[in-house]
Amino acid sequence: MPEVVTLGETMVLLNALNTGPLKYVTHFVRQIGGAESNFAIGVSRLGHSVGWISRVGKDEFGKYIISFIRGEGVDTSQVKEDSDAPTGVFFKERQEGGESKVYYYRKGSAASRMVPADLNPDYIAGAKFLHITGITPALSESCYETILEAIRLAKSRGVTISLDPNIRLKLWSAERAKEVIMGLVSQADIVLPGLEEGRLLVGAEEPEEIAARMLKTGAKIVVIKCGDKGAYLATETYAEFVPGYPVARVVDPIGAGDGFAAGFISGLLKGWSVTEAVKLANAVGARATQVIGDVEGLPTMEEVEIFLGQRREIER
Ligand code: KDG
Repeated sequence: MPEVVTLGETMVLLNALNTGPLKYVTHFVRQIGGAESNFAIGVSRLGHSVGWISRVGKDEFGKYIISFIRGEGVDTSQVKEDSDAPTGVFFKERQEGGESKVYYYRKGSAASRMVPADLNPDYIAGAKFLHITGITPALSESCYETILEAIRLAKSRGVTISLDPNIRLKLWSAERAKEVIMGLVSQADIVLPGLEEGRLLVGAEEPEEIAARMLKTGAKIVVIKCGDKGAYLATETYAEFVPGYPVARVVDPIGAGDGFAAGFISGLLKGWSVTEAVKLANAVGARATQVIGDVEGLPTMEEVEIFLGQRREIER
């Protein structure tokens, strides 16, 4: 059984090869994207066993997604092919300066039809960590129920739950996102929001206050991502700001947060302190922004060490 389990939708990503408004873009690279499988690929590259639970359409894109993710060493034994709905698709528009916008074609997708019965209780119980995001409950009522069931199974078997709020306002209103995700925050052990997400969720401005309010709901560790500046880490007894690794040029920032989560969980699995785990998370997040695509820039441990100057790379 994998040490880490996650569940959520993965889509085919058509990523613009040139910057500017999508209506003028004629060339795209076909890739994949999905916050949870991005996370799973990140965890796998850092050397851990990880499984991804989902549904894809019984179509060519579904086959592509499964073979890509399996090829990255992630266990896909719990992924169902649904013959009644297609695999979701999204497009990425890229702007000069590194900002991106996404356009989803995912309504009624196979993954949005996940149900609690898709979950194998023993598969979740065998893991050390269950990683969930705020995207899945936004997909449909049955996906929301599936997330609640995954939480229930994990809690009943002592599996640590990590949550990345991943608020997607293209999928639901801010009010509904806040209500549902704060419910998840209160059940999670580890919460990994971006600073803006934290502000929206708890209505406070500063990382210290956001973390304090999340800890009050029951979370044991809160790490607030502050982009390349670093991350604010807080537990019930300890808090500090862990500086990040600014990069000269961001090529594609989408997926960096998933890389951050993968780095953090990897650090904990290695038995490192929470501070060391956040340093690894910062490094993985920074590396993820350097390549076009959600997962293509996610590093191995060796690449992290080279990035941090702890190992020399022989180039030729
Ligand atoms: O975190 C990156 C994700 O946003 C991207 O892969 C697509 O899962 C996705 C989503 O729902 O936005």
